[in-house]
Amino acid sequence: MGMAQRNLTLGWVAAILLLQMTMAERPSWTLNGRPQVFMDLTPFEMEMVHNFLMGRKELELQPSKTPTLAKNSVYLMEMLLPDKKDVLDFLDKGKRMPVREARVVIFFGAQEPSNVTEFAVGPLPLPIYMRIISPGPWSHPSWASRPISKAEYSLIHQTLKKATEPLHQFFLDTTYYSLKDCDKDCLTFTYVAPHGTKPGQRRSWFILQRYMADNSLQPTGLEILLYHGSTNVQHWKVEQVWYNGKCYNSPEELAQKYASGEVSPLVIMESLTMDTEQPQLSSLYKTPEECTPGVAESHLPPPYNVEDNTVYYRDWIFSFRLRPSSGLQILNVHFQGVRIAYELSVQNAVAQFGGHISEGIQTKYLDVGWGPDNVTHQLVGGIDCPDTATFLEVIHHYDTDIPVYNPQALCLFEIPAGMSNKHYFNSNAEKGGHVLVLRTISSVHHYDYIWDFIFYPNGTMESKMQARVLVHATFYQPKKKSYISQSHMHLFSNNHTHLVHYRIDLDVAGRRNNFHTLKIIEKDITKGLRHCEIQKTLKQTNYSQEHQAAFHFGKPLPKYLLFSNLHNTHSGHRNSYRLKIYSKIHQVQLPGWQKNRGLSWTRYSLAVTKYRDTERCSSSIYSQNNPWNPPIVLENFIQNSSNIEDKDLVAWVTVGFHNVPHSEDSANMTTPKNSVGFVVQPFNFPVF
Ligand SMILES: *[C@@H]1O[C@H](CO)[C@@H](O)[C@H](O)[C@H]1NC(C)=O
Ligand SMILES: *[C@@H]1O[C@H](CO)[C@@H](O)[C@H](O)[C@H]1NC(C)=O
Ligand SMILES: *[C@@H]1O[C@H](CO)[C@@H](O)[C@H](O)[C@H]1NC(C)=O
Ligand SMILES: *[C@@H]1O[C@H](CO)[C@@H](O)[C@H](O)[C@H]1NC(C)=O
Ligand SMILES: *[C@@H]1O[C@H](CO)[C@@H](O)[C@H](O)[C@H]1NC(C)=O
Ligand SMILES: *[C@@H]1O[C@H](CO)[C@@H](O)[C@H](O)[C@H]1NC(C)=O
Ligand SMILES: CC(=O)N[C@H]1CO[C@H](CO)[C@@H](O)[C@@H]1O
Repeated sequence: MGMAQRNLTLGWVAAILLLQMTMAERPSWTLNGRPQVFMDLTPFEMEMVHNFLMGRKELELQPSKTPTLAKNSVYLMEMLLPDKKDVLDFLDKGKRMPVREARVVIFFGAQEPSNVTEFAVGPLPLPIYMRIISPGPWSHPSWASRPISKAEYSLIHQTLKKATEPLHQFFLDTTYYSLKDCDKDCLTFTYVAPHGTKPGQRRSWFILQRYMADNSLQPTGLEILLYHGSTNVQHWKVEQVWYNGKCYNSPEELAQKYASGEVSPLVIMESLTMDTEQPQLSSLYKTPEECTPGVAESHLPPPYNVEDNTVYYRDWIFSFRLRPSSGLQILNVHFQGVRIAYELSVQNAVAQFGGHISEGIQTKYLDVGWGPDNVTHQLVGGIDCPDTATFLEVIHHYDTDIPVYNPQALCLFEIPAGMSNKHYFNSNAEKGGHVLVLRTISSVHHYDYIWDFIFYPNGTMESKMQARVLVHATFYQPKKKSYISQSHMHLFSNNHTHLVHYRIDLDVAGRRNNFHTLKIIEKDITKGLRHCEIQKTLKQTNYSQEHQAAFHFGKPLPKYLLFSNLHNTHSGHRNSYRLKIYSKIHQVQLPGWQKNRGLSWTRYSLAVTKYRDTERCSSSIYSQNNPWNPPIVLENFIQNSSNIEDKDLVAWVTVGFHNVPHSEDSANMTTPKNSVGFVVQPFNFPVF
């Protein structure tokens, strides 16, 4: 046997041994496919649910792509997680497996009044029933708050194209681009959100932009307000046109005034984005060292196993899900056989743009509720994730009639411990040790959000968000200089604030935990001494009520935020986990938008609440278009201020950063300094 061949054989033996070892070490709850309780719907289940619903003639369902809004159709289908108690009883006590159900969102547009209703459909895989569920315990979503479907987008585009026909010559003269008979030199519309300024409205501003060869967009100075609230497209109407600082009642009026010389046009001569220096819309401009850390090390086999949606990595076991309705969710996290957390998840991300003009001022993009194409971004090996990463596909049923496969939606990779932290949190690179990273990227308009969950060898877990952004540009208006900074001639960028909300359902060595904090107190004990002497002591505060444990933005957080298990004590120490929050914002300067009930999570940097099955999310797909009165409102979770001593606790965490664009940013900002998140780490955890 040649040398090379023998090495190969040994390699195989080692791999098999390793595999057997990991199998043998697995706790019993992981056997017989039980972690599948956290698995998203399979394509087969989706088809079965779809067939079941189509078979219910009274629903009068039509395909989602039928080009009308006056129809009933399925908008979204995803796995409905069973109640926590049932899941834990099943995993830990060997009780019956909870019934598998799908959550289905149906738009009933064919009826008067139209509504949007959510159903639980089960049991899977062969459903026989459906029952109405409500996304939040307080109210049903309104029809006007539903997300915009692909069918609606396409109707909007047709309507705008038709409505702006009188402006054809104007477009050609001022931009050299048009909407009609164009090929590369086409104008395009970008919409802003929310779609209205009060509940029930569905009228949106659309920014007319030049679509450049490199995928970037250049505003032309024209914005159009369209009413699209009716299910009958004939009733839609352009309500206002804004051009270069002036308002017009209709495209016809602008065209007429232009023809008669009453409009001072801004001619965009220079082809700003045609040259190669220009940024790209997607995220493909990271520096190589940021993208491919640790590629030098290649493992055979990789040090982790992925089975369905459960990851086995050294001392860690966890499941994951990329929910189309919100984002990445990590479930049932175990370290060295001890459950640390039931869930860690991304709830929402919001970008608030400053500025004065029509579209700039009201823009509040939420990361959820944009539609299927924006939830997942196909990750590129060597750019978004190391080449050696494991890429994972997710399958969604979102604004579609069949399951849609999103290849490379997630990636999983191991890197040396220091790498992941180096750029972001300024902590010292650890000696030795590796960490596992699970990553996904979502793209909304001008920016990509990179979401990472990181698992350290010592029981520490981190969640981090970085934004890679194309600056949101509104048209240059000299008098608005205080809000926007110049980034090109005619192209101004609004400064903006990004906030992210997380749900952290820690179960430190059991469901019942306490929340307490430690503060460092400096005591002057100079009295009687010659020299000045300051003594540092730790002051412990116990929290017994939800309202005490709700920390408003702007109020400094105690240094140590601790979740402890009172029952599992080891040599006098309680098992505790410490929560560290990394935010670049400690004060939200825009009180206006915190008033919105749907954004009430932005009022608290941290809120600790008692677990309730009805409080699984802080946002929904309806928050974007109805931030005023959505079905889910975080503020309500703490309204009654329950007792939180020795209870199942959930921490709601808000982090964020400001971005004030500089002209040097040109049209991009892809900076590690824009990264925020949280860390949970063992604190007096003698088990490990
Ligand atoms: C919406 O309409 C459907 C079908 O007519 C009906 O079954 C459902 O109860 C309505 N939902 C709400 C929340 O009113
Ligand atoms: C969502 O994705 C679609 C299709 O890629 C795109 O046209 C649209 O602009 C995206 N929306 C946002 C808000 O990014
Ligand atoms: C924009 O910048 C101004 C001045 O720095 C600041 O007052 C304002 O809050 C910022 N707006 C946003 C949305 O960050
Ligand atoms: C907080 O709770 C711990 C454990 O229950 C107890 O030992 C301690 O005395 C309490 N501290 C205060 C300030 O109430
Ligand atoms: C608060 O408690 C009252 C009375 O028990 C109840 O009616 C109400 O629904 C509760 N509110 C919330 C937000 O849980
Ligand atoms: C675990 O590792 C992280 C990152 O390497 C480090 O910041 C932290 O202090 C460590 N935690 C403990 C409890 O040792
Ligand atoms: C056009 C432009 O300014 N591109 C910049 C985008 O950001 C990266 C990273 O900071 C820079 O290297 C590019 O020059």
